Amino acid sequence: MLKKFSRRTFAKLMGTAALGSAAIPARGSNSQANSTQRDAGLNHRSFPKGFLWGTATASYQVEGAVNEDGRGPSIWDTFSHTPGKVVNNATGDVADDHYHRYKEDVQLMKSLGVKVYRFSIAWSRVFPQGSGTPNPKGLDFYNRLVDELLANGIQPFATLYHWDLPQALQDHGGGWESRDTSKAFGDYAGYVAERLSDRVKHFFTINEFGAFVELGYRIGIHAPGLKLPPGRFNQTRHHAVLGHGLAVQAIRAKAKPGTKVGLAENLTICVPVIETPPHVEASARATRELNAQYMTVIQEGKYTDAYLASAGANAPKFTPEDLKIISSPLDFVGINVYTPLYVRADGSRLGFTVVQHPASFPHMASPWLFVGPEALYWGPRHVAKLWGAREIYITENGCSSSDIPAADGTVYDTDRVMYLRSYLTQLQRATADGVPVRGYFLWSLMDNFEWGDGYTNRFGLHYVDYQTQKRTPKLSASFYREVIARNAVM
Ligand code: GBH
Repeated sequence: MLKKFSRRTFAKLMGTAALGSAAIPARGSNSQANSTQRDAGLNHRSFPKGFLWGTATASYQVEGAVNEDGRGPSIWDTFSHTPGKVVNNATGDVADDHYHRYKEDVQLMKSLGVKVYRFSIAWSRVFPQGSGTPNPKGLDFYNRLVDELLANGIQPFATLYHWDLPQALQDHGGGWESRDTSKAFGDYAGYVAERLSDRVKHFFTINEFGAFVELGYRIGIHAPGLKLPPGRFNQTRHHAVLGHGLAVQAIRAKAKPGTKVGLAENLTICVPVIETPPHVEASARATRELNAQYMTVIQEGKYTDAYLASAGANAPKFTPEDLKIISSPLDFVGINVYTPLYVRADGSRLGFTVVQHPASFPHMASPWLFVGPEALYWGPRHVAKLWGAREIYITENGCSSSDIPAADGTVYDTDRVMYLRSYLTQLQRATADGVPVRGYFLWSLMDNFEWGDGYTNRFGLHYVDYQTQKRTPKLSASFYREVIARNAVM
């Protein structure tokens, strides 16, 4: 098959730059195909020029310093300090001590060669009570971090909400159960954007509606640990997307021209069981329907009929004006991609059925993290096709591994390398098919506080010894460095 293509045609198909003979390495070649990223006869799969490689973290998972410089308590302080809520009763009191070690951590990124870094801002550092009087010392930490990143050639991408709601807002009105929280979030977002947008050009409003609302307010295994009945719960969902929309509007109103805004959602990614037109079509419908309460209403400005019908009397109460705010146009769409949901076409009213994972389906250290690399193809592709997104970021992808340092101190996390290689191959396939993915943020820069799992599940490229706070690059860090250097997966 390959032999039928001329070198030029093949290069075009692969999306590589035009290949002058100078670009072809002198090493022995036994294939007609060539790429500028050839090593030892291996053809690597190149990403588009200028693709933004990065890593990601979140405030409560890495910062520690929970009582410093006027930070107010968040619902995660309260939750993690409630016995029995987090494995081993772990808390984020110290976490990675990133608040004090951020300069060292920026050097870790620099040594990986990342171009971009996604971090989150702790709302209760900036507004200790959630609203009202701001705390300039809290924002100063992010000023220092942003300056340090830029001084090292790394572009900051800031998330405004990664689950650490100010406790004061939970105490008054029940947090996201209340419209006041949506409003307070908008005000906080505008305040931060006004002050950081001279240097931060990309803001994400909210990280993963589909996680913090469901786990925090319905299932009760994340802060604030509630199990609301359906009516109140659906209203909480509505307030979360409303808060997102108000934040988009506030950022547009207050930020410097050229500031871009989007979100970082853990879209439920439906993958066709077999890549034939009927299953592909079913997976697209399913992706739209199973994200009805979050991404779909944000993109389309309306809840799907099926969602409203199934919620019945428990459907959220909203006005047409709410829907307009929620669907305020975005500059880009961020999706966190971990695991697929397999779907098949059927003759039912909605046209799809979810196929459960068989018991033997492989997963990473976290039992929920099933290995389905095609999620990184279908996720962005569905977003582009369903909603016409023209700028997409993979705002998180990565995995937990059992990570035990070897005698030489290195963690040889071959399973994480396997996971990343497999997923990135599918991401490359998406970019080669013209899906407009502009960047990828690997979760995570370093091991950190993994919410309800405490410190038992490690997602980092760097191993953290929590006794000494020493960071050690794992094998996967070396792998990622090579990917970034070549702009290709190999
Ligand atoms: C992301 O969530 C988060 O944004 C990030 O903070 C986190 O560290 C990272 O992924 C790794 O987990 O306990 O079995 O009910 C990913 C989506 C949704 C996955 C909640 C885990 C809980 C499964 N998460 N889910 S379970």
